[in-house]
Amino acid sequence: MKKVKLLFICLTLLILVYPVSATAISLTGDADAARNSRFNVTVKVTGNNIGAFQICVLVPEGITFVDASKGRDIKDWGFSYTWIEGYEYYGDVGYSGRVKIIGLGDAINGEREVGVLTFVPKRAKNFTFLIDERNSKLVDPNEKEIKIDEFQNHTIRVYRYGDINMDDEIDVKDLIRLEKIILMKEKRTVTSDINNDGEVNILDLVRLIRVLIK
Ligand SMILES: [Ca+2]
Ligand SMILES: [Ca+2]
Repeated sequence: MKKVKLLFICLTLLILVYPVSATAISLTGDADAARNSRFNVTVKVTGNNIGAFQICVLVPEGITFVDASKGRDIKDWGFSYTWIEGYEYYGDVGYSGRVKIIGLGDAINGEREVGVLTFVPKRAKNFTFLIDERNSKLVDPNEKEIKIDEFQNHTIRVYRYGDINMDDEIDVKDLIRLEKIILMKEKRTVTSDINNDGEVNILDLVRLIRVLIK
């Protein structure tokens, strides 16, 4: 009986140390951004014994790619950006570019951040970043391809500067909210710094009043 118990404990420990997880490529990042401001999309891989990766992310039309940086604990790394000739359509959404990142890990186990992509949106709407499944691959240290179970895309909502309360309208409610933020009665939102100088103050209030009386 003792042996059975011991075996059970050993098995439980083994499961805890080596969690059985689905192999996945996922995109995460900021949930909201303001027009013309920078935001990040983080690329992660989850799996066992991943030796190298190639991940392509489709960039929605209306977003500009700025830069990419290496994820933590990744040995060797590179990225490139290419325009898609004409737009590529998935449903009714057009994609104008593709960021490709490739790299080597030290046999990645579990979840690992492999890259951070930086973008700037040109207008306000929902943008979905898609993983280009056909051109994304994971291989083990012996170059054997690993089956990917899941692809998780990321959607970011972009707001206009001046839409302080982020309800898609620019009106007197935003003026009241901005005043409260300046008086530090409420937290600032990503759309509060209307003149994009890093501060939320009277200059932003003046800018908002000008927009409202137009
Ligand atoms: Ca508003
Ligand atoms: Ca400002």
